[in-house]
Amino acid sequence: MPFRSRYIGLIDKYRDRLPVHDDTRIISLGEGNTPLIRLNNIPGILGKEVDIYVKYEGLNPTGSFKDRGMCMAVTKAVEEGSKSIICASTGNTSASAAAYAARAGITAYVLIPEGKIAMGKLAQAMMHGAIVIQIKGNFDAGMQIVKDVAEHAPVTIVNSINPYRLQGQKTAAFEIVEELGAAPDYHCLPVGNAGNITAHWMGYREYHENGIVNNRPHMVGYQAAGSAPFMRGKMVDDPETIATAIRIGHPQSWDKAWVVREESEGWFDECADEEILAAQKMLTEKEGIFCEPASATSLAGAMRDIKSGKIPEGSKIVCTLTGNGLKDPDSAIAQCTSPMITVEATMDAVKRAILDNMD
Ligand code: AN7
Repeated sequence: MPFRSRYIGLIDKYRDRLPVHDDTRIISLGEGNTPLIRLNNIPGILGKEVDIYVKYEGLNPTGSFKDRGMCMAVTKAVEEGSKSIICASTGNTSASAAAYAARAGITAYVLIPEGKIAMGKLAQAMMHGAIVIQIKGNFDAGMQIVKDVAEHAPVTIVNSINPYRLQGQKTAAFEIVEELGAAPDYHCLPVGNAGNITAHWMGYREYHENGIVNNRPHMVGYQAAGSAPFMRGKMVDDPETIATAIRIGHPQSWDKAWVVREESEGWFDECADEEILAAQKMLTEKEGIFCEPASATSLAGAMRDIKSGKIPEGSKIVCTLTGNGLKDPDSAIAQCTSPMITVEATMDAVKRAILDNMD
């Protein structure tokens, strides 16, 4: 029968480019292979001739790009005999760690900032059976504690300081090159710890050095204005933003990300919370794609730089949408200003509601 072989995850697909052996037990949930969607309506709204694609990483198994790195980190942790993993997280890493630990049959300990993670992510970590430790402090404080604890307890850190995380995450760049037949001119990402922008650059570099592609993108990292250490040029001690996923003031891949900017001739910039939410709303309303606030930072920044001409017309741009909009229903509902319509359960009442709301 002419069936294509079943897609069983990125480690299987890219095993020649990842640090696994033939007999490695692969811990996978079918991550990767996410859609690269061309925006049909937003370029026209901007009034610019550009090709914008979004890489919808929110369609990974736990709803964020973290799964690309987590499958590698957990696969290697299990290979090395580890029985437990630990991370600090603004939410998505904890959801992913919890799921892959469940899959592997090991324990996940996750440290989260009390009251500052989106509801969907908390639900995931709890449902998958992780030991959830809320701390009265932010992500950066949690990250420091995790590093200290791991020196004294038999736990494997699965934050992006674990090198296997970036190895897994570089595969997103491979997928983009394979679909477009080349690297884009610009690749825009939201930046928190800066692991993902670093991983993407590793992927683009690898395909370029291996002669698979002969161009490389400018890497552009956007931060939330209240949590923008790359714009301040130094660590930020009290990061704040509605985009809780990137509420990070002490990025773990600080040095690597500056190298990425340098080598790719890219840049960093910041977006106000209102700009981030407006981009999220525009994407949902005008293109039918729902991402979480942090993810919309890539599009918010790209739209601004397209409008100003910093990203010139004729460019091919990829924006990574790092996480699914369903992760954070509270911030979504809070920003929908038009009230829901409630009427009697009659044909007349519904008809009136429809006619009253026709364009
Ligand atoms: C949706 O979950 O750091 O720059 O602990 O969840 O690689 O850190 C999340 C980060 C962007 C930033 N978008 O990526 C965590 C965590 C979303 C995210 C980022 C995160 P990096």
